[in-house]
Amino acid sequence: MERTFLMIKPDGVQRGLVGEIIRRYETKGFTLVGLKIMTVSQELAEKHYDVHRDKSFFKGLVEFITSGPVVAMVWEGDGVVASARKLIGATNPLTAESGTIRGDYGITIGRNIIHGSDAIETARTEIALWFKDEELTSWESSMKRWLYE
Ligand code: D4T
Repeated sequence: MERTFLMIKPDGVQRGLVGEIIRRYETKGFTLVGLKIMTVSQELAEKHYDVHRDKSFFKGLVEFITSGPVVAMVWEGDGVVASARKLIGATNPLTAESGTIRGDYGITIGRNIIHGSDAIETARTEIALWFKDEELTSWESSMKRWLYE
């Protein structure tokens, strides 16, 4: 089944939003298969944001991501990559719709609370970058028959 990588950034952790964010994905019906709190190394941060290496915000972004603990997660479910991004909202919290995580809790683009993989292929790469196979647990929710027809 489809999986995505989500990472609650240092601002989300410091602001006590971890439980609220997990609640949103749990109540949507997705299945949590990987979860850890960790401090991100410079090397991991640079690899994760490699596509932005030439952007003006790259240095600040890497400094921010390495500045405090993050919560890394893998969620599973039909269409989870696109749906998780929808629940996150637009990159800039000021333009993100109300009801989305960034729309409800954020103000500025450099403190936008959570990252979510932008495509199925990106999700595969990011899950492999952040998690070892043995850190992921495949399990079937007993609610599955009430979530899928
Ligand atoms: P992430 O990757 O964190 O889920 O965010 P998005 O997918 O929504 O947005 P992105 O890749 O364009 O940006 C990555 C990351 O960089 C920060 N950022 C972005 C920033 O600090 N200043 C900027 O001008 C932009 C465009 C926010 C998210």
